Amino acid sequence: MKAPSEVSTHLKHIEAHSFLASCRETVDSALDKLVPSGADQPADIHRAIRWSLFAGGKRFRPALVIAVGEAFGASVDDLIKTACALEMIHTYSLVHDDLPSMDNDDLRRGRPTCHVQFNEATAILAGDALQTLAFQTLAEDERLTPATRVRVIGEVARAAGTPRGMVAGQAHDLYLESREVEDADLENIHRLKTGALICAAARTGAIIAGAGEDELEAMTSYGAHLGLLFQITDDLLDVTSNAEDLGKTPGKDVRSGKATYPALYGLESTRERARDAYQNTCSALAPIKKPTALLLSIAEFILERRK
Ligand code: GRG
Repeated sequence: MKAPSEVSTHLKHIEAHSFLASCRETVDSALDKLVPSGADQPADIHRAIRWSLFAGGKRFRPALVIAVGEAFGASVDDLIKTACALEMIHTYSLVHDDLPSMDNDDLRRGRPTCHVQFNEATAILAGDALQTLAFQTLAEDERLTPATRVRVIGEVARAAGTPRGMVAGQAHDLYLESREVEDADLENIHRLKTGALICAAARTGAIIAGAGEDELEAMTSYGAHLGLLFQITDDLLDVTSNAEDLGKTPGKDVRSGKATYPALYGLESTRERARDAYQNTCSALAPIKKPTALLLSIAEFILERRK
């Protein structure tokens, strides 16, 4: 029989797990309406976009927009387009990250990468189009006031770009490949490459819900720590998991001389850092006077995730 603490941990996982599963359906159906159909001309680019977008991603970033937004009182209808826009940006980043000039990978989300299935030029255009469609989606979100739309567009652009966003993180990461990496470099790369978009998901959910400045500050801290936790667990899974569970090539970071936590500190110390990041994520919620059980459960789900 399981000890009570194990049982409650298991139940909390189910909470995040079923929330993520239901968000996945909602987000997939909204994305389907926002993205041109595979029959629209030029068909190849639309088929390539759909190939990568509907390949079975976890939809973690959109789910976070919805979880945070709902915790602060927003409706899914108010949150869904921002949630979809973040997934479009995320998918564009994966398509471009897999290109021969970047990570040169042939497996993503359990299927051949976009440039392998189509060709390199089409994959570049698919990524470009996903990025512009994300901003079009935000600009045309009539559920939000013009002021909120502009604010959300600024948040997403900053988190996706440079010098404080995903493009900056990717650039640092490429530059430091096979070079000596220090603790601070690694955390900076992780915070920018993966953390910035995850933090933007938490922030935009809170902004759409009209959270106050103190609440927004707390959600920024929650999102930043959760983003770091997500990337540390991604580093761990790269070493400990397999292609079937991951849907991408495991062991890739090590082979390409990538800066990762296990490479720098070993597995045990990396697990310890993941637990620290998890504790910090939970502590960030302490000042929030809204229902946070789901946000705690999501943090635990990321700590324990297997894919
Ligand atoms: C090309 C500008 C540009 C940036 C690429 C996101 C990224 C930056 C690179 C991807 C490399 C990578 C595997 C980073 C680890 C964290 C991460 C983003 C993992 C994939 O996200 P998941 O696990 O994937 O949410 P799914 O498929 O579930 O959406």
